[in-house]
Amino acid sequence: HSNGNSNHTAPSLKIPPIKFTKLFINGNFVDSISGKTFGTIDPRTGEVITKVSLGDAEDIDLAVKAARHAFDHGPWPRMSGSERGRIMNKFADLIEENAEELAALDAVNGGKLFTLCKVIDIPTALKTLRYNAGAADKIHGTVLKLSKGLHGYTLREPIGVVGSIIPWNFPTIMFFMKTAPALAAGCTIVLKPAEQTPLSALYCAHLAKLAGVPDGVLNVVNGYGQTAGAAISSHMDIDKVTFTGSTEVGRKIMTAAAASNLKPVSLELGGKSPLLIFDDADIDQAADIAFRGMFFNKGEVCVASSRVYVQEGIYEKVEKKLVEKAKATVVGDPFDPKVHQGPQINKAQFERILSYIEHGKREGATLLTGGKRVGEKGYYIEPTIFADVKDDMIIVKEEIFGPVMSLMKFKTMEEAIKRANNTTYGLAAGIVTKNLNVANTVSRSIRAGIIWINCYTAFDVDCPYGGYKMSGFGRDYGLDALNQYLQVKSVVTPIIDSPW
Ligand code: TXE
Repeated sequence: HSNGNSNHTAPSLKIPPIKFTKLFINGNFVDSISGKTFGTIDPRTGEVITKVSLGDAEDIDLAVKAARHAFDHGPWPRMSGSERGRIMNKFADLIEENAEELAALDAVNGGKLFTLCKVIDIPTALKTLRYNAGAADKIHGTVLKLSKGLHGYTLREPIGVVGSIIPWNFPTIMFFMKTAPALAAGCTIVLKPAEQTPLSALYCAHLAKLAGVPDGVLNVVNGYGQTAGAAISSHMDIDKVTFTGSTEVGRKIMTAAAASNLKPVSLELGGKSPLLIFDDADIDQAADIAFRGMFFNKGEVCVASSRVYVQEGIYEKVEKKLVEKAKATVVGDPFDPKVHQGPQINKAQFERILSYIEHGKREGATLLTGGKRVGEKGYYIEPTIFADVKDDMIIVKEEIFGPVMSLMKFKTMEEAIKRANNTTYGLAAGIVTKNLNVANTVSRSIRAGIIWINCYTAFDVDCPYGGYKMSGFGRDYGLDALNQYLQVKSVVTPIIDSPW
């Protein structure tokens, strides 16, 4: 007990039934070729929930062969868009029917709040699937009016076999963020979930089969990044890679893609997103936006508002509210409805976050609240807020990916814009103000892929998002995402009697 936080990781630890633990290749659950397994961890305790098949390069290869065959010879890319859409909607119905179970898998495997998985994660995944199901029969090219007596048109064709490598912070959301547009486009997929959260992806693969997604179209291979993940990025028969994760690994994936078959990549990488609160803001609303922007999903959010700049006129008031909110946060078992914040994903992230906190203290930032682990078991960390943070401190430059906020004061809009842009990242930014001119100027001046005005983390499946700068490139969600899985072919023919 500290900071008023109470930890509820007591004996009644709920673990949902685990039905699927093997690799899903060519429509079947199979053991890995090596027969190896790995233990997947419950972050509430650090203990193994169950053993899952451990895939490696040879399993990826098998899955790619299945996906290749399904793409080159199978019905999926050849059926009409409306037929694909119908199967995808059936898939969505099954996700809806099994929402509770899927939510429980993400909660137990990812330390995520069960109630939020039910109202945010699974419904968002569902919407992504339905959005793309609806787009599947609206994919078409354009007629070209060419200048040289030629008639032309474009076809938008599926790009082929897609390799998807996803992280652990939103397992089901990420699964559908990457697979739904690829399925709509008529692609086939080999997906590697994060090794921390394999369970919901396998469950979804099972539901895909029930819905009628043909064998080989959607394959799920669990395994580690350096082995199974690397095998995807360097595979000669994968036509595109889509990745969400760290900037460091994004660079490796792009290098491997270039060194193998030059497959295009889209990368959604880290962030260090600024939130700018102006003097005219409503204090309660601003504190609420800043707090949720940072501490939602225990700070394990790529767009987290980890750099909060408050204009000097209201700084003290906002700071006070934020500290109150942090102290009122209940940290504990994510299945307990009273709990606001669950455990961090694993030991490595837990230790990494605590070491950033130590860094912050050593560098001379003022620890306003938090800073310690909660309890002795599991990976719980208090919501932590630093003030007096200088622009060159490590805690404000590097992505911490945990519940740690840096608070800073600014005087003018110009200064705030400059400091907000003083980062190698460019994923998201937020502005809290009632002044339309300020909102418009700042949103056009910050180099980031999404700007939230008087809100934060306001995602929707039809709103594209992705990075500027070292936060990557390519867009998830919306039609921009769908277009990443299509390529344009131009078809040209002379008009009769033309000189060609
Ligand atoms: O990420 P990794 P980690 C950031 C965040 C976090 C840090 C480290 O700052 O603290 O990354 O987290 C696979 N070839 N984000 O280590 O390693 C890996 O198996 C191919 C931001 O968990 O990037 C997993 O499936 N694949 C982020 C996926 O990459 C490889 C979400 C992501 O893991 C690979 C997660 C390799 N060589 C972490 N190495 C966001 N943008 O939301 C690893 N992988």
